[in-house]
Amino acid sequence: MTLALTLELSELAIEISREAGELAHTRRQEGVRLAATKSTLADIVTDADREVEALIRDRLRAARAEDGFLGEETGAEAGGSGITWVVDPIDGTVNYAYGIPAYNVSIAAVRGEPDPASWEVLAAVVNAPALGEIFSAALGHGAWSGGTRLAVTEETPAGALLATGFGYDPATHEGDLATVSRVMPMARDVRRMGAAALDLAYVAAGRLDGYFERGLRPWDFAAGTLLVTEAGGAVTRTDVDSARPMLIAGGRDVHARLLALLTENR
Ligand code: LIP
Repeated sequence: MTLALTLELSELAIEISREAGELAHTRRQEGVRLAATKSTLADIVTDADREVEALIRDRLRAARAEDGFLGEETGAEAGGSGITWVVDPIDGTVNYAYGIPAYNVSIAAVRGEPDPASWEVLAAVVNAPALGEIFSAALGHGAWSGGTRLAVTEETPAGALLATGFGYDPATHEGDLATVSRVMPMARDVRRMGAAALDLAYVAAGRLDGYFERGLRPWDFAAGTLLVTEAGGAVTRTDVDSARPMLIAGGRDVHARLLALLTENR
């Protein structure tokens, strides 16, 4: 895989995310309409999610017709190039619906089967239009935001600033809260921002020391994981054969401590 190709994919993702982010932002200002609920009543999709995904899919098809596609709202379409685009048109949909600016357009190009167990993420963008920030990465070329190279944090004696999230299914909340209590001994505090891709971008940017969450879908984390690794951090998925695999990300020390705490038997 050449550096030129990963850069080209990353530039395309950034360009498309700008248009997609503007569309999401405009639709938000016009007022959000709930289109449907998905796995549970709390798991929503808006008209804007669908419209933004359609725009991204059209632009990718026009630029790279041979590539595959895997999107949160419209599912999978196989390609012939060995590269698949993994897209969350609006990550943080509940924030979006409530008017909280922590939502983003997340686009990743992956090589291999479009399965996080084996794929290699080549290029990534997380564009948060209401925050005016774009985080991007190309494999082997670092992670960037507005001309600044991103770097994860080193562990400090004050404890780690961690983020997490909770599943949409109320039946999972008790277990997720038990997980939070497991990591509290190493935390200085915990954030729940409501957008997994942004949590990962913040780990890459050194605004969080670590992040963990169960039950994420591939489009929630495809782009964010490359941001973290290209910023010098580590990412691991555990319990991959369970219904709700755990994603753990952070600077190397914090990641190792999270991994130890979250995988030890009790
Ligand atoms: C959501 C995440 C959120 C997480 C939810 C869900 P959506 O993505 O980013 O932080 O806790 O489980 O995956 O549904 O807004 O694209």
